Order: sequence, then C-alpha cells, then structure tokens
Amino acid sequence: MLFPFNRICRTVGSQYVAEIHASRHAGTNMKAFLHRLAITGARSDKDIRARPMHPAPRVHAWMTMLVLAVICVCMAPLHAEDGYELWLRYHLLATQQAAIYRSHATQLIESASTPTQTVTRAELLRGLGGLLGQAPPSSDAVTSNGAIIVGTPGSSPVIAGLHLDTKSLGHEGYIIRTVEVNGHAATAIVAHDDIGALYGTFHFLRLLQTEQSIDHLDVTQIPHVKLRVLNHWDNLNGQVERGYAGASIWDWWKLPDWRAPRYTDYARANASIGINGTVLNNVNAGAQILTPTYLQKVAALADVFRPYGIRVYLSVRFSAPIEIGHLKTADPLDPQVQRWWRDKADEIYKLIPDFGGFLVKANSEGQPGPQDYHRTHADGANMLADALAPHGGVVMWRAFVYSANGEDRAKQAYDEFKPLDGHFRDNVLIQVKNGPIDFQPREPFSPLFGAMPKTPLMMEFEITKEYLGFATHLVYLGPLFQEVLSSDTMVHGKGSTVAKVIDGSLDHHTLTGMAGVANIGTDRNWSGSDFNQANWYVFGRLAWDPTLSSRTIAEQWVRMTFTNNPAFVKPVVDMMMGSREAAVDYMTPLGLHHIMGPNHHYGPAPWDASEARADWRPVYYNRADHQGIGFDRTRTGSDAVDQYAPAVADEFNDITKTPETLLLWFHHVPWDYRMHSGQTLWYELVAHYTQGVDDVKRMRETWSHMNGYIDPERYQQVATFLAIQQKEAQWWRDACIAYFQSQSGLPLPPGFAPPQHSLKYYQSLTFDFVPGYSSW
Ligand code: GCV
Repeated sequence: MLFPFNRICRTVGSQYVAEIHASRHAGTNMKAFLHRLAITGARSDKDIRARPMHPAPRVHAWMTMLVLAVICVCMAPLHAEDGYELWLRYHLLATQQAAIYRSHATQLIESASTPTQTVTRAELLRGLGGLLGQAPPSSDAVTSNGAIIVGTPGSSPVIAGLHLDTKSLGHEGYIIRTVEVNGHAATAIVAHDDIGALYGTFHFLRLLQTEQSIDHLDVTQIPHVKLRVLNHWDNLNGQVERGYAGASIWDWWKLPDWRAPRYTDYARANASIGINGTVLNNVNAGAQILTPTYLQKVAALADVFRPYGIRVYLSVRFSAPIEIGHLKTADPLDPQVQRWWRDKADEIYKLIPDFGGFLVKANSEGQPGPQDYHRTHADGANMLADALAPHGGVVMWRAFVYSANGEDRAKQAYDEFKPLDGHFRDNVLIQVKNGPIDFQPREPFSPLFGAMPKTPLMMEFEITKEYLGFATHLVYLGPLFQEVLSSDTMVHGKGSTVAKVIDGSLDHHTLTGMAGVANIGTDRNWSGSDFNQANWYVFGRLAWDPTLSSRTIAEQWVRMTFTNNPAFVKPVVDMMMGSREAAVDYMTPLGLHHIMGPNHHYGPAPWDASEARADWRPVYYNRADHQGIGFDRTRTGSDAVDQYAPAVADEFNDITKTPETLLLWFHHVPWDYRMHSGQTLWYELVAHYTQGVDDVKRMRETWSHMNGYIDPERYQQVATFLAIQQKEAQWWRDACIAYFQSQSGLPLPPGFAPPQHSLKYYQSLTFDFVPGYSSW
C-alpha cells in the first residue's frame, strides 16, 4: 500500500506531528527519520547522525515534512498497520512529553552478560529508540542527569551502591525509583533477579507509551500469583480447538531447526505482561507430544522462551504409557506405569531443565483418566506429581469433569473434587474453570473456590471467545474476569474473595496459579481482531495482580495499542467496558446459559435437543416451557446452591435475593414473575435482548467517530467487525425471542420489534466449516 498522502497532511499540522502510520519496521524507521529530520534540520540520515538534536524553527520543520511526504507518496510502498506489534508499539512520541522523557534518558547503564540481560537491553534500545527517536548511549557510570540504570545488585556495581532491599522482591519483583547517583538524578529499574529487571523494563516502557510522568518514580511490584500461564488448545496438526485466529503458531513440522522470529515476539509480549508459563498443546492431548521427536521440538521452544522467564508445560494424555509406552495399562497404582512416568519426566528434564510440568484433562469429555481403573483423581494426579517432584515440576489437574449420570452438570466438579481436599501432593494444583459449567458469557463463580482449603486452586479463564462471538465480536473480557475475581465466597466471612483463593492468601498457599486459554494464532494480528488482543493483555495483567481494575488496564491497552489522544481513549475505553454486558444481553441475559449452537457453538439454538447427551442440549439448560424458564438449582431443585458457603447459598436459594443477572441460573421462573423494575420476566427478557442489540449499535456509532484518530487499516477492520457483531446480535435476539415466545405463548410487549424471521427460519440454519471446531 502507498504511504497515504492525506494522512500525512492531516498529521503534519496537528500536535501529533510524527504520528505517521506505517509498519513496524519501515514505519518506525520512517517516522523516526522524519521526526529527527524535522527537528534537526538535517538533509539525510547520515546528516542526522552527525548533527546534535536541537529545536528547529517550526516552519522549517513543516516544510521539510511536506517535501518528504510528497517524496513518500511517489516512491515508498510501505506496509499497513496490521496489529502485529500488539501493545508493544514503540512509535515515536511527538508530544511535549517526549522532550521531558529525553531528558530522563541521557545514558543507559546496564549489563548484557546473561541471556535475560541481553533481551532486556534489546527491549530498552528498541523501546527508547522507537518512542524517543533514539536510544541513549550505554555507559558504565552516571555522569549526568537522566541516566537509566537497569539490573540487579549482582549485575551492576551502580545498583549495588544504591543499597535497595531487593531480597524482599523475590524472584520476579522489581522497583522503579527516581534516585540520585553522584549528585545526578537517575531512574533505577532494580530487581533481585534478572527476570524482575526485564519486567521492570517493560513497566518503565509502558509509562512512556502511556505518557505518564516519570519525574518522581517510586514503584514496587511483586506478582500476586506464582504461575501465570497460557493454555494453548493447539493440536499437533496445526489446528486450534476453539481458535479463531488462524492456525497454531507452533510450526511443529519445521521445529526444532526453524525457530520462527514470531516465537520471540510471542515471548516478548507475554513477558511484558508477566506471563511466565505456556502449555503448548491441547488438553485433549495426543500421546505423540511425549515422544523423543516432539520433545526435541518442545525443547527448542523452551530455549527461545527461557530468557523471557517463560517455562513450557505440556498437556499429557493419561493413557500415554499404553499408546507410546506399549504397557498394558495406565493404572496409576501400577508400578510399571509409575516407572514409565518417572522415566519420561527424567527424559524431559534432561532436554528442558526448567520444564514446568503437566496439565491434565482426565475422565472428562471422553479423555482417559484414573477412573478408568477405579482410581480417584488424586491417585492420578499424585502419580504424575511424584514423577515430576524430583525436578521441581508441578501438575495442573483440571476440575472440568462431568458425565451423563443424570446429576446437574453444574454440581459435578464440586461433588468429585471436594471430598479429595487434602489428598493431593504438594506440587499439585487443581485448575478450576471460573464458573460451574463452561465459560459462559455470565456464570456465578465455581463453588469449588473456597471449598478446598487444603489444596491450591488455580483459576482457568477462557481468553479465546468460544461463547462470546469468536473473533469478530468486540467483547472486552476484563469486566468478566474482574467480576469473578471479586466475587465473595464468604467461606471465612465477608471479603473471602475468589481473588484471595487464587493468590493463596485466604488459605495460606504459596503455590498459586492462573491459566488463560489462549486466543493466539497465525493471524497477523495474533488474536483474530485488534480488540481481542486486549483480552490477552488483561489476562496477563490480572494474573500478575488480580486486584487491578479492568478499566485501568483497558485504558493502558488502548493508549499503547492505538493512541494517547484523549478524544479517542475515553470513548473507546467506555465502549470496551460496556461490551461484555452487551454480549450477555444479546446472548444469555438474566442467567440464561448454554443456548448456543451444538458442537461448533456458533450462534443461538435455545431449541436444540439434537445431542445424544441431555447435558449437552440447550433445552436442558433453559428449560423454557409454557409456565416459565430457567434451571431450578434451589434446595427444592438440584440443590446446587448448597455447594456454596451458607450465606451465599441462602442468597442464591431465595428468588428475591438472587441477583437478577443470575436469576435463571438458579431458578425456574414463571413468565409473569414481577422483576425489580415492576415489569414481568417476559418483558424484561425481551427488553434485555433488545438492549444488547442497541448497545452494539451504539458501539458502532462510537467507533464511527474514531475515524481519523488511528490508521485506516485497523479502523476499517474494527468497523467491519462491529457491523458483523450487530448483524449477529440481532440474530441472537430474534432467534431467542422467537423460540421463547413459542414456549411462553405470550405476545411481544408493546414497543418491541418482532423477530425479522420466523422461528422455523432460525431453526433451519446450519453451518459447515465453523472455525475452532472440527471432528478431529
Ligand atoms: C478442550 C468445552 C469446549 C471444548 C474444550 C472443553 C475443555 O467443552 O467446547 O472444546 O476442550 O471445554 O475445557 O476441556
């Protein structure tokens, strides 16, 4: 694409003189070049290097910019913005603030002798070079105001001389502080270990990207959660289960020899938000990943990630001893099986000394597990834990289990795992999905949180939007994550939040974790849409500190990803913050759940009863009939409420006390039930569905005013995706209202538009080749 002349003209003359949009490489260099040319009056790149930076007359700068812009139009086919840079978009800052930052970045004092120090230095040079136009020169001593000092007391005598208490920071914490050295003001990014200094560096660059003051810094950061892990549901054939961003980024075929540069950028992005682990393969695992051929490939990825503090983990198939070990059984109490796993662990750790451990989906949705041998989940987890323990590895054993035994599916994980509390080895975490069913747009928190005080419970969020519109719906998941983390389990009285279960503070655990099912694929923008990147970002930031505000995180992300211009930031953040509730309204309002299309999970199908198992059918969950709608989980129903602490259970059991957002999750409610508004349930249901569509219309409207603030490439894609979202929101609303009306037999409340098509029409829709699902 040609360098767009109109954009240059618009940009020249605005306060964002240097915000000319181009690709990561060509664009950054071009911008830096233009800017430096403008402010130094140089005539060539060589000239720039020779001349000192000094302010030049504005007119001169503008003339130069215009001449160059014309030249660019004629000759330079540059890449469009494509979202590849994610939030690590180090484009030249052109506001007043940049000059202040330059005075705080006159020297760089760091060491680059270890791999992590080397990548830290590279990130600083890249970040400062991009944001400020040039990186400060490296130096051994502080000789002027404005030095940036980075490292640990062990890596830098200058830092050792600051006498900061780094021990209390632990392995990953850091301090960013304005200090004085030899009478000169400096910024120190200090940690106890190298990785902390890398995290601190990313934090410091974030301050610059978001144009925060760095005059008097005093920041101390220590992660609240120990294991902050992405779960890739990537298959070895390159498909991604529930992936909407292209194929798997792991090119298993070309590994271990070809280590794509993208792996390094993946590691940078993760390290920048504190993610320190990645499970490379699908929890519906094949055994092949444990064969020597694949372990070599895994080791190559581990080598790329190591300098960034990221450990690799693998999902393992419980029956692997049979499939690749040629044993007759996978019984966890069988000594041969135990030996096989011990040998396998030894083999892995020879190749990958810092291997993280295993993630296991067992006896769930057809996966093998210890129950195949009449053993418990604890027997299975402990056998693997014993194999990993000598090497320091952990087992993340999933609690996502349910079977077609007729019991309310929402109760099954608790029933299975609660009695096993205290039976797991010290290096086992139980990984629990945020709600009791399956990543629905809204669920109550899982009753397991708070119910297993003797066992570390790990949070599992789904970053990929399996149930929230795939790649094209703009749904920022920050409010969903925050809603779950701030839910009060009440197990030790008020304030016993899910966040405190996860960070270990409630029951005094030091082994803690949070997992997110990744939304990453080979799409150039990584996540299938620009706004989906925000969900990766917010996951990492909340895993580091579950008490952070999702709004603050959204604002940071918008500033880093798009622009600091407040005329863009405020409305876009507002739009993001309302987007999850909009999706709940047009998909599953008032506590409805699991009413999507069967298998592929695309679109609405509340009528569907085609699945073999009752607990896979939407009708099982919504139970709409002539009398009413909703799943009775009260004490007179399935009694799922009593899995919660008494105070919470009493609230959920009482229809007048249950929050209306969860009404139909816990109660089967007559259509004419009076809601808080004074309207009937039927009225409110239709109103919520309509509200959801209206909200998306408003989101489109908001976005239409953002044209011109950012590059046209990303602007246009977001605009198009919002149009898809509006179309599909309308479809959800109309199809659901048509079906529920067929059950209630009630007329539409006055003032609401009827569905655009008949129920029959919606029921006739079928979809082939839906992304993220296939019959592998
Ligand atoms: C990996 C849901 C998804 C499945 C997924 C499963 C799980 O059922 O639809 O694709 O399988 O959850 O979390 O194990």
